Amino acid sequence: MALRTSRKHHIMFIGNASGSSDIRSGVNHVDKVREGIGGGFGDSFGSRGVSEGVLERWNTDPNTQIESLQTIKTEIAADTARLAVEFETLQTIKTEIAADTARLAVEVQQLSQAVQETAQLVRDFLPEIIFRIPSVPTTAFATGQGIGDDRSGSVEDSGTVEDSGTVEGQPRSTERSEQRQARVPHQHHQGGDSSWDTARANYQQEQQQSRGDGLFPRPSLDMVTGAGGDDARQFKVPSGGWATVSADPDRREAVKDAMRDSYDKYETFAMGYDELQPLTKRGKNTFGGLGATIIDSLDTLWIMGLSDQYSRARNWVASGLHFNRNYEASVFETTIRIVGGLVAAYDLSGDTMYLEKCTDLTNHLKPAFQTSTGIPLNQINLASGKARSPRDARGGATLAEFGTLQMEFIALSQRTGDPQWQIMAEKIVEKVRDVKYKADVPRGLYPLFISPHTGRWTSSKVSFGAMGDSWYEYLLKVWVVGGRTPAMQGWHDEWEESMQVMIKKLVFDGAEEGTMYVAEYVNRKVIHKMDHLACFVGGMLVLGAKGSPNEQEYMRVAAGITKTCFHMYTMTPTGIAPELVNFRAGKMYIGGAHYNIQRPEAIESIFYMFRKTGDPKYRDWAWEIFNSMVKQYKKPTGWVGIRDVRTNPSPPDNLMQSFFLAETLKYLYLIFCDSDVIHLDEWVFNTEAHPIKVVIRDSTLVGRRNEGYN
Ligand code: DMJ
Repeated sequence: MALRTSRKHHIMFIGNASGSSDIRSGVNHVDKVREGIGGGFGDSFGSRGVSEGVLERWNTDPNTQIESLQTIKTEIAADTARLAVEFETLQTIKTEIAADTARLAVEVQQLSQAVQETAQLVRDFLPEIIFRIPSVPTTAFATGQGIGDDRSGSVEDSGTVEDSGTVEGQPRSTERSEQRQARVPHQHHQGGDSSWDTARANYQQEQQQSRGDGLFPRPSLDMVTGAGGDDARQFKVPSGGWATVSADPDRREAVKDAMRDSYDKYETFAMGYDELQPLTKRGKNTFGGLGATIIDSLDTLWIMGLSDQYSRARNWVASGLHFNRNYEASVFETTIRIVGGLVAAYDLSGDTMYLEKCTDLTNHLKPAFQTSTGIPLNQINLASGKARSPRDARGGATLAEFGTLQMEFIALSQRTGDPQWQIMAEKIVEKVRDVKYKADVPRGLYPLFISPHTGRWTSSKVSFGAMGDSWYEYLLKVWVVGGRTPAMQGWHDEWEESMQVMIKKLVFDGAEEGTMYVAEYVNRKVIHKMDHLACFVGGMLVLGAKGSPNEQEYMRVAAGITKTCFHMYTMTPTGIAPELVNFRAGKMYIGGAHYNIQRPEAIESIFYMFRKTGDPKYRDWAWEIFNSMVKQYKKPTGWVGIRDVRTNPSPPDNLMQSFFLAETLKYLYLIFCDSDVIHLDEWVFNTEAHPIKVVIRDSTLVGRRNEGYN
């Protein structure tokens, strides 16, 4: 190209090109040309002393010119190629440096987080370090006074408080207190600030209390045995028509062992963090650093009669849990795990400390609800109160997030006598109900996203899996936990309508006899895909069947969905279900997500089917799944999920989900208990399997709509 332009211009151009290439390659074409023609380019290059003859030949002999230029061209081509290689090498180096920089930045961030968390832990535990550890010999941890043995047998071993193994005089496991002492160095407190004063005051109060009765709080068995309690016992609550079954003690104990082992690994490697990363033996803060595994485990430990563990967990909540956390927490996750866990712990134990913590927490969540519609933003910094919508909701609020806090908030209002929580939660449902028919989805179902600012729907996708599921669950459960009274019928109407449309539009028969699945609806099309999450639908239909004019239909669909969900496990070589499945002509295929993160929904539906029918096949299904879980999840340092259910053995992930202890193990355990343990006329599980007591209600903001739904 350059050769075709004027000679002078071209020579100038070559000169420049050579000059710059010289920097990298040390090649100077001008010099080469000069050598080649026995001199140089005269004034063009400012050279001196070039022989006249040579210059003349250059100026007049076209062959010489062409030859020289050819040489230049060849060399330039060679240099260009070399430079391209060098450039590529530099690019690679640049990319590697960028990657190293990013890696280092992450490490620095992790280190600084670890430093912050350690500092926080030190702050959290200093009161204990200073006040409790030296006192260990006088407390239950060290003396065994009043503390239950964690191998004391479960609630239904004995049926009485006296021989439950949680009373004084039982041999006590000292392992934990030794571990604590080994981990915590002796420190001196300088004192002076108000948190210290509070800590000291709390400690002194606790000491006094413990001198009073000599006990740490621990499971009191009469609160979890016997069908129905309070309202249910007085037959004020309509019966759910549950079967009466007795325990299968061997299998029940095997599940209890799994819980003991999981919680033990959490305490050993990640105490105080949200979740345990078993393979790296570290804690991870996934939910705002609120000790989610501890709080998610409280009621499971209680129900299983793991008294030592429960006592330690309870004391951590009392002294280590606070909410001035500079973390972005999810309002939904915080509500279902922490608020739900604390309310359930209160309902089981009667320990008012849980309610105080819970109210403190909801006060921290409150700014998220300050939108023009009352529909909360889902992300909040607990310390600053700054709230925003999560990125994946495209600026909207997510159905299953703003629709899954009503049980917990209503329960808190009932137990504290402060109506504000109930009003905040019910207002959301009222708002959504106002616009439900404006959605571009089958009438009676709800899209996944809405703008919390305008109250307009921003999506036309319907799912009973991710992001939609527990909205429908809570329409039903608020009715059930309110005693299924006429006053609460508005909730039930909403749920019934949704179920009718779901069954008509989105429930299909599977190819295999008796199986059914729930599809999704995206932009006016049915998508034959089902998340593992949607397996909860089976259990929900069982819970809502009694008292519905559609009882038989609901039970038939519940049985079909539960069977499909069981087959999601048996269809894979690992015996573990994938995150989602697809259907073609009713035949089930493993879908795009091949991993499994210890989710509970299939077991949850099996639990409800068993409690309703008493059919032993459901216990067998649960046992088969449990055994696959033991094989695939259990590691020496904790229980993990798996990355690929199609490969046996599968590569593990590195997280023990807090819902594994809150839900999966709890439902499994209850399947093998007798049916009076957490009787379903007395308790309703929130979406994280925290049992909340039925309390009869005679009013709600979500009343019946007289105009009907046509
Ligand atoms: C749990 O946190 C709850 O069950 C929630 O409703 C859905 N996701 C997980 C379990 O899969």
